Amino acid sequence: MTRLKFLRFLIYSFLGFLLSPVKSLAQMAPRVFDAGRVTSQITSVSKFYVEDYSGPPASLKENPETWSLRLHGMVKRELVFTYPQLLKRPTIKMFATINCIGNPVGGGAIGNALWEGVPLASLLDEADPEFFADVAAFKGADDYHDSIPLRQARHSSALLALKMNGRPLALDHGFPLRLVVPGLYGIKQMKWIREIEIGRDDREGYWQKRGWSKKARVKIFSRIDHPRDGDWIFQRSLLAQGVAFAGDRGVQYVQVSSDGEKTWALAKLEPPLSDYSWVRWSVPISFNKPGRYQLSVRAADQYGGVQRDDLRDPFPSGTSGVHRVNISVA
Ligand SMILES: Nc1nc2c(c(=O)[nH]1)N[C@H]1C(S)=C(S)[C@@H](COP(=O)(O)O)O[C@H]1N2
Ligand SMILES: [Mo]
Repeated sequence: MTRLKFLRFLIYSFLGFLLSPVKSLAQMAPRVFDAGRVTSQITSVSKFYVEDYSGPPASLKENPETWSLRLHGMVKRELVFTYPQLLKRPTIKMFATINCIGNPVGGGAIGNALWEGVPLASLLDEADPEFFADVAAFKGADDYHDSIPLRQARHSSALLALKMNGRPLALDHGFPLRLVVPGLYGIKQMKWIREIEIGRDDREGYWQKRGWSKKARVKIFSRIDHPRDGDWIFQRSLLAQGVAFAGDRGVQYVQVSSDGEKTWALAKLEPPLSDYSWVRWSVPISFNKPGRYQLSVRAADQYGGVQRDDLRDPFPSGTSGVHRVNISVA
């Protein structure tokens, strides 16, 4: 390194340090793809949003055969698996929606897929955690790290997924192995898992260190996919459509308003593909005169919780803000 380069390095490191709190918040910036106006129930791998802090780890791109999974810590039996060994284990299939805690109101960082993998509980049973252990801490090959309560890890639907929509995971989505655990935001759905450590004390996760939620429980979300903001409508009625999601609590109902949230019409719900999948909703809306209208959508979960529009900022625990689109009826 020349002296000039070294000096530049020092200056940039210092600037980076000063800016790091701002930058790290801004960095929760998922790559999203336009899914069209009729969102398909199953999101294709190529349309499924991608979010990670530094991209797929080089070690997995270059030599995936060196990968292995290690389960250790407060367990009676430490376990190590290679990829072929994991592939031989019994698997289950499960539809589940994953959404990013940083997804803004109406945003596209959400998708639904068929996940197939090894139930985490089956590995935990084999490893036999010690009585006082209560945390499962995960580490990715990119050094991303986060933990969930052992109770949640032992849930029958916590999956170490090997496949997504019937094919081995794409590198972007966590090949060779990722966690899928219903009810929690994407922040906890570790990709490229290399290590699971059973322990007693909580570790601060990568994003938690940067101020984001520790529990990361999914908030109620609903989105209008048709019409879109700014649309001109040349009829006096339309079929509004969209999706709604409430994590592992299930969507109870979806309502749409076209009169500035004075009255709400109940939308029709398509049966979800699983208890952990989003639902697609639709509702006919009519307009008695030309003009500008605002459509709003809100959903409730099976426990009666309704979206709270005062929580519009995704930081630090995810948003439950009401999605609104403005249209002109000619
Ligand atoms: N190893 C690793 N896993 C990770 C992340 C990461 O940066 N590294 N990001 C998390 C976040 S914030 C989200 S929203 C989901 C996104 O999963 P996807 O890219 O498959 O949509 O992955 C999670 N798992
Ligand atoms: Mo995320």
